[in-house]
This record gives sequence, C-alpha cells and structure tokens, in this order.
Amino acid sequence: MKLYYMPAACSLSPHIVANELGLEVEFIKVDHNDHATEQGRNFHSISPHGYIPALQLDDGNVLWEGSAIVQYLADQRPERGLAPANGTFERYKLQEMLSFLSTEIHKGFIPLLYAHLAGAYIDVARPKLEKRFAWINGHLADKQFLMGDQFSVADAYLFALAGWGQAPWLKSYYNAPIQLDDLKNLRAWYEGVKGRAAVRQSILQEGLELN
Ligand SMILES: N[C@@H](CCC(=O)N[C@@H](CS)C(=O)NCC(=O)O)C(=O)O
Repeated sequence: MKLYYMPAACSLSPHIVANELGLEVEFIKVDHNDHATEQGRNFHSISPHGYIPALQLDDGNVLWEGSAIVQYLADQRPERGLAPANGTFERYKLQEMLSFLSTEIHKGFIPLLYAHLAGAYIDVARPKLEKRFAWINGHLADKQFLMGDQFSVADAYLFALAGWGQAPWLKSYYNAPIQLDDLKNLRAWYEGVKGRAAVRQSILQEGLELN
C-alpha cells in the first residue's frame, strides 16, 4: 500500500495508524504547492480532488477521505482494536467521533489557518472551534482516550489536528491563532499520545522536528 501525505497535515492521522498497526506501507510525500509526488507524478492523477491523504492499495484502487482510510487500515488488523467491529454500536460511535473531528474540528480550523484572508470571519470561527475543543476537554475528563480506555483511530486524527495551533514543532507549517492551554485534559491527552512510539516514528518520518 502507498499512503500519500503532506508533512504535518491531516495525513499524519493515517500515517500514525499505519505505524501503530505495523502495516507495510510506503509513505509518499506530496508537494503542497505543485501537488507533485516525490517521484514527480501529478498527484491529481492518483486522487481526483488533489488533497491528501490518499491510500493506494496494491491492486491499484485508491481510497481518499481520512476517516475512511483510517477505518480501512484498522480493519486490516482488527485484533489490534483501533476500531470496534463493523456493525456494532461502538463502531457507529467511532464514526460519529470521526465525523465530528472531520467537520467541526478539521474544517473548523480552516479560517484560522487562513487568518490573514479571513478578516472578521475569524470572530465567528474561533469561538466555535474553542467551544468544540472545550467539549473534547470535558469528554476526556474521565477517560484516557477519545473512545474510552483504548487508543483508537480517532485519537490519531485528533492528534494530527490538535497541534495546529499549539505544538512548537508545527508552527512553521500550521499556525492557527487559537489558545488551548487552559484545556488541561486535552493537554494531558496530547502529551500522552505524543509519547507513543508509533506517533514519534510518524512525526520523524514526515521530517518534522519533535520537541
Ligand atoms: N475531506 C478531506 C480533506 C483533506 C484535507 O483537507 N487535506 C488538506 C491537508 S489537511 C490538503 O490536502 N490540502 C492541500 C490542498 O487542498 O491542496 C479528508 O477529510 O480527508
């Protein structure tokens, strides 16, 4: 399998999941500006929307949308428990969380990431994002991970996003003007996830400096 990524982007989520599972995946960097792969291929010929992540299977089929990709990867090693079994209520709760992260957090960041263009829209977008993060902070009050006491693909996704406004090692890539320092549960969760071997491995593989 091949996973197409851009450093420090949302594709860090499937990158972490692949490493957590020890899957054989080739990680291929895509240039943010011209959308060329490391091998000089036009990424649009692989994924029609031109955004990462994209997962190319060995039979040539391509999956895009991070939420689908992480579930596909988790289902390759179901015994590792990164996603509950398909069809169970717990799986729907995971999908609910992935959808929340995708639409409310991931896309909620966009105006802040383009703060210089967003103008007054920041005043609407920032409190919404802060409210969503405050909910996550409360949700983490009595659990170690987003879905309970076990690390899941949702933690990998949130980890990729939560650093955008915070982590010093991401500032040159994604620097959103949002202050999450007071969210103690979120911070503790973030540090815990950052300490995982597969997470550190993924960060380093993307060429990011971890500090
Ligand atoms: N709906 C997609 C969105 C992915 C996305 O927003 N990717 C961004 C990076 S986080 C990207 O590739 N941006 C570069 C571009 O659109 O050219 C998903 O959830 O996977």
